[in-house]
Order: sequence, then C-alpha cells, then structure tokens
Amino acid sequence: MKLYITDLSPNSRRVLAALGHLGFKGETEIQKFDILNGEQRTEAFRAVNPNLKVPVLTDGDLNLWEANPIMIYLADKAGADSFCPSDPRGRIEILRWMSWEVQHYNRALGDIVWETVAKPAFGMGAPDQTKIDAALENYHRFAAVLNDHLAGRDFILGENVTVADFAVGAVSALALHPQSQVPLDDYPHVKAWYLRLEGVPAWQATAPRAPAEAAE
Ligand SMILES: N[C@@H](CCC(=O)N[C@@H](CS)C(=O)NCC(=O)O)C(=O)O
Repeated sequence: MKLYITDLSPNSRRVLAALGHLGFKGETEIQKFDILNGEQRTEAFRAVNPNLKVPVLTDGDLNLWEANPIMIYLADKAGADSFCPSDPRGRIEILRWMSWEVQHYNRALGDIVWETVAKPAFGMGAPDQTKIDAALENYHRFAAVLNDHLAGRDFILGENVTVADFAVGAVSALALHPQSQVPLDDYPHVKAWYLRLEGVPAWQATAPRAPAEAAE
C-alpha cells in the first residue's frame, strides 16, 4: 500500500495513526507532500486524486481519497472489529459520528483553531475575533452534544477506541493548544476524552512536533 500525507494535517494524522494502530506501517510506503508549497499539484498526483488533496491510500488498483473511508478500509482489511465494528448497529454509529464531525463539530472547531493557532503559526495574519466568535457559537452547540454523550464512556462507542474517536478527535492537538481559545473547561468529558485519546500509543506516535504541524 502507499499513503500520501502531509505533516500539516489532522486529516493525515488520523489515517497515519490508524495505519500504526492496525500494524500496517511496515507494509506501507509513505509519501509526504509539502502542501504549503503546492508540491501535490502535479498531473501524476491528479491521476491518484483529482481533488489534489491528501490523504490518499492506494492499494492495488484502488485509489481511495477522504480520510474517514480510508480508516474504515484499513480496519476492514485488518479484520479489526473492535476498532471498526462490522455489525449493523456498530457500523451505523461509526458513520453517524463521522458524518457529524465533518459537518458540525470539527467544522466549528476547525474555524476556531485556524484563526487562533494555525494562522499565527503560519504567519498568515492576526486572528479575526469576529470569525472566532461566530465559530464559538456553533462549537458550544455541538460540544455540548459530545460532552453529554461522553459522560460515563471512555471512548465514543464505549470502552474501546474506534475509528470514530480518530475522526471526531482528529483536531485534538490544536484544540488542546493553550492559544486555541477552545472552551474545553466548559466540556470536561470532551477534554478528558481528548487527553485519553492522546494516550493511545498510535495516536501519540503521530502527535505534531510543533503547533504549526497540527494545522489544516
Ligand atoms: N475531506 C478531505 C479533506 C482533505 C484535505 O482538505 N486535505 C488538505 C490537507 S488537511 C489538503 O490536501 N490540502 C491541499 C489543497 O487543498 O490544495 C479528507 O477527509 O481527506
């Protein structure tokens, strides 16, 4: 298999962590692009992913783009039922949380940390407090849902870490960053879960080395 990623990306982090968690690292070639310099914008890579985005996993004649389906594919390939349940109820819970994080939770969170951590780290200007405040309104709405859900649970589906945690938790490093303005103290179960996730060995192994490397 071959995995295309970049150092600067929670989308890449979740896939790389899944690869490590499932024991596929030894049999996977990793190609890193410097996306800030547009290194992925080649005709050769367009044939792999017409969106010109990472992550992408290739396996034989399969070119699979989009981080969440890549994690599910890897888990199914490994037969890792506890990391990505195959029974209808478990599978639909995974898909529910993945859909929710893309559309709601990480969209709001991403808007906040882009302004507060990523932009300053990349030298792209000062945080825009109007945008932060608008995103915070959405963040409060969806963080409350996650906080209530995590009360009494170690991970999103219960006892075991799953692809849903890697998906919903993808932005953990930036959310926990002291500059982030993400009001995690209002959501203690979310904060405790982020810290628990940071303790999962494969997740820990992919921690960004600097704040800028955690940015999308
Ligand atoms: N929905 C995609 C998002 C992929 C994405 O936005 N990747 C960013 C890095 S985090 C990228 O490749 N950006 C380069 C570009 O847009 O040119 C996924 O889940 O994989």
